[in-house]
Amino acid sequence: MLLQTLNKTLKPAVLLAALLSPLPAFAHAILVKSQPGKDETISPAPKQVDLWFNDAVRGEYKAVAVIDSAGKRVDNHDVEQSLTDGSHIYATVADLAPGKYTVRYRVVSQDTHIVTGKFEFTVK
Ligand SMILES: [Cu+2]
Repeated sequence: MLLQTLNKTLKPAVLLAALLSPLPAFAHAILVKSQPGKDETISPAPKQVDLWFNDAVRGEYKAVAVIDSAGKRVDNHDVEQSLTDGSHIYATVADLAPGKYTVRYRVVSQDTHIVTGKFEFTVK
């Protein structure tokens, strides 16, 4: 049905090009790596939290918050995006006592979708 409609409105060559065209150039961001890693137990305490996505993210509205087990925010509200790697954002943290921490993040993908997520790590 869709193809029939397209056939009526598009020249065959255009239709073929549309069907064969590669995936959209602007990707949806997915967190692929972090430091500390998800569910990792580390010692000594990290000085910053780094996140890497599968593709460069947009500069606006990026956020990283690190929260301790009592719900207190322990990052320094200084999220930055790497100048040389747009897929990499990071924020520094206060001196972290042993315990469990939650990292919450929000970025805007190249495809303009907002991507949020969280993971935990433990300082031993
Ligand atoms: Cu998307």
